[in-house]
Amino acid sequence: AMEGYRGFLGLLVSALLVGFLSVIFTLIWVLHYREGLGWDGTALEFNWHPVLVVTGFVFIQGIAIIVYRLPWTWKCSKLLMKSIHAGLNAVAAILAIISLVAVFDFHNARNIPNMYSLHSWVGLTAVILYILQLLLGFFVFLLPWAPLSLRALLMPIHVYSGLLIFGTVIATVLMGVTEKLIFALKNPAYSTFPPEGVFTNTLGLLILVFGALIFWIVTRPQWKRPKEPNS
Ligand code: ASC
Repeated sequence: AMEGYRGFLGLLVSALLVGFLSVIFTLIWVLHYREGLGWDGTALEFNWHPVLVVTGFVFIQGIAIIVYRLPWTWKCSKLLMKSIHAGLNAVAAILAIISLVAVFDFHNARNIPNMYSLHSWVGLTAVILYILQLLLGFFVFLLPWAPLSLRALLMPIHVYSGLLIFGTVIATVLMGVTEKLIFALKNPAYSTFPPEGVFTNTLGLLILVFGALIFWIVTRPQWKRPKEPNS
C-alpha cells in the first residue's frame, strides 16, 4: 500500500508541477512575447483567452478530475469532496465563459469573423458540454433528491463525458496555439523557428503531458476512493 501511495504522490507532484508550469508559460507568452493583458478590444483583451483557458479549463479542471484520488481526503465526507469537485469545475466553467467573451469582444471590435475555425467549433462544443455536465452533476449527484438507481445509471456516463470533455479541451488548446502562431508569426515566420514559436510549441507539449498525467492518475483502479456501502 505504501508503494502505491509513493507512486501516487510522485505522479501528483509531477502533474501539479507541469500544470503550474503550463500556466506560467502561458503568462510569459502573452506578457513577454505578445502585447500583454487588458480589456480594451485590442489584442490585449484577446490575450485573456489563452490565460483563462489554460488556468481554468486545463489546470483547474484537471485538478477537479483527480480530487477524489487524494488519499488524505478519504476520511472526509463524500458530500464535501463532491462540493470541491463541483466548485472547482464551476470556477473553471466561469473562467472558460469569460475567455470566450474576451475573444468575441475582440473579434467584434476589430471586425474579425466569429466561429469559422475548427478550433472555435470544437471549443464551443466543449464549453457547452462542460456546462451541461456541470448542471447534470449538480442536480443528480450533489443534490440529495436523485434516486440511487438514477445515480448508478448516470455515473459511468458522467465519468466518460468528463474525460471526453477534458481530452477535447486539450485538443482544442493545441489547435488554438497552432492557429495563433500561424496568424501572429509573420516576420520572422513560424516556419523559421523563432524563439516565440519554439517556446509556445513547448507550452503545447507541457499541456499534453499534463493531460497524460491526469488521465493516468484517474484511470488507476487502485487509487480510487474506497466506495462506502450503499452509495
Ligand atoms: C453518487 C455517489 C456515488 C454514485 C453512485 C452511483 O451520487 O456519491 O458514488 O452516485 O451512487 O453508482
